[in-house]
This record gives sequence, C-alpha cells and structure tokens, in this order.
Amino acid sequence: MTIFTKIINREIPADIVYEDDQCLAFRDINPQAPVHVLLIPKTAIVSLDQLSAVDHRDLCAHLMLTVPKVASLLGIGGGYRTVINTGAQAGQTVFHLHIHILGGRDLKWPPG
Ligand code: DGP
Repeated sequence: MTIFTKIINREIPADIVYEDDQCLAFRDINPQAPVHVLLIPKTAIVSLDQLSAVDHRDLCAHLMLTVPKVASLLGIGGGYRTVINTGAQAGQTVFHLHIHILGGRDLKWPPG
C-alpha cells in the first residue's frame, strides 16, 4: 500500500480539492507551482505501464476528463501543465498512478 491509498482512506490528512467515485485530487505536499495538485484513481494502479485496455479504459477517460474540471475549480483553466512520471528513472517516487496538474505561473519548456 502506498501513502496515496492512506490519503484515499483518510488515514493520513491531505488538502483534498476534488473527489468522486473513481478519483481524488489533493494538493502536492511539495508544490512546484502556485497550484500543484495530484489527481489519482481510487484503484491502486502502479503506473501507466500497468494500465489494461480491458480493465481501465473507462477509468482513463474519466481521469482525462477530470483534469480540466479540477484545473477550472482551482482557477487555472486554460493554462496548466499535466505530468505523469512513469518509473524511477522518470522521477516517479510514489507508485500509485498520479497526474500532476501544475499552474499559476509561466511554465518553461522543456522540463528537466
Ligand atoms: P512523483 O515524483 O511523480 O512520484 O510524485 C509524487 C508526488 O507526491 C511528489 O510531488 C510529492 C507528493 N507526495 C508524496 N507524499 C505525499 C503526501 O504524503 N502528501 C501529499 N499531499 N503529497 C505527497
């Protein structure tokens, strides 16, 4: 079990900004922008590499459609970045699939 399952289960606190039956969004503990939230499925999927076209198609669509909803709720609709780190080499540190949503400042490209 990762720390994100504990957040879903309310075993540890988090600043939750959005929740529905399939996913949860909360503020990152180490924000890299004025707005930095993590959108996670409630099902514990390790990373993009563990997604199955059979089991997760609807969930993937739901997550993608929820991103602009959360961004809009947080006042950054129309100007934000989404990041999904997959695997340790890409900087993934929590092995529960999560979409970073960052905004509230000008964002540079390319990322490091
Ligand atoms: P990643 O490096 O892509 O695996 O991102 C993991 C993010 O999770 C990282 O930006 C910090 C955040 N994080 C780790 N532990 C906690 C926690 O306990 N609470 C919250 N709110 N965020 C956490």
